[in-house]
Amino acid sequence: MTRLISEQIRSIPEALNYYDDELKTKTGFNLKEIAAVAAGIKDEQQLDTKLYKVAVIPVTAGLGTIEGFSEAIWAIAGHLGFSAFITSSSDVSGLVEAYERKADLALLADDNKYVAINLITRHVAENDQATASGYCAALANMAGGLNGKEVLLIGAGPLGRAAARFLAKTGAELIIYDLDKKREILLAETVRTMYGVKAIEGLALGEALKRYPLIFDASPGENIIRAAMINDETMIAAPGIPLGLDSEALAVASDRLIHDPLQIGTAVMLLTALT
Ligand code: 2YG
Repeated sequence: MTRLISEQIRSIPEALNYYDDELKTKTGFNLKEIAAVAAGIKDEQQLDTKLYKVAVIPVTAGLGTIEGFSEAIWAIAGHLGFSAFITSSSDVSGLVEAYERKADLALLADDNKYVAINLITRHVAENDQATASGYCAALANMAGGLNGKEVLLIGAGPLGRAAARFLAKTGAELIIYDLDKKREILLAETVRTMYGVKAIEGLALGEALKRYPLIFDASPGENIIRAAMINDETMIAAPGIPLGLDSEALAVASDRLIHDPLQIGTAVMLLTALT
């Protein structure tokens, strides 16, 4: 599980409107619309999010709180229209406060899990699944649908495995790459047998990047995607942290790249936990 650092998230609150405009330009959808698609909500207009209270609960367990983490996810909840507050206490006292203030949803993370919990229905939405489905929806919107198209999936860890499921559901054919060849082969097998779509593995990354312009980078690999391997056709959904593109590749593909440390995953978690 990647642990974010404060530098990656502390500017999220003030940059959210700009971030959302960019997302709309790239995918045709704003953050709430993408989250609604990923959460399977037909008309997100019906969703009167301001009626719902979200308690963000800081958690000091393990390596402790990350400066700016609560504020970032509080801002994302507010951006989606929720009545959100950060509990004045952390941990168990924060959970008590969430109930005392009649929160509908609790948003909290330790070093192993980041979840949205519906305190009424007990529905739990987890970050990996939510991030995978949100980024899959974003790539599908950018590419004008993925049915019958080939998508290169980099990373067969928890995020990549969740993404494989959602990508398969769009009808995409998958090319699976992971540094760990056992994981790569296992995921390709799973995709073929469980999800019933074509999946190939065994290609070198540079080769695969040159051949397949639709990319889902779920890996924590840094500078693995270089300018020589991509072109104007390339579209990348990159939930993996840190970003896999190096600075030249970023210059080539930045307006066809979806990448953020928390926004899409948090938005999908909240709407998924709500429904
Ligand atoms: O409450 C706090 O401030 C801390 N207990 C939060 C710790 C979060 C640790 N997890 C991560 O940093 C990431 N797994 C969060 C999700 C990243 C999604 N790309």
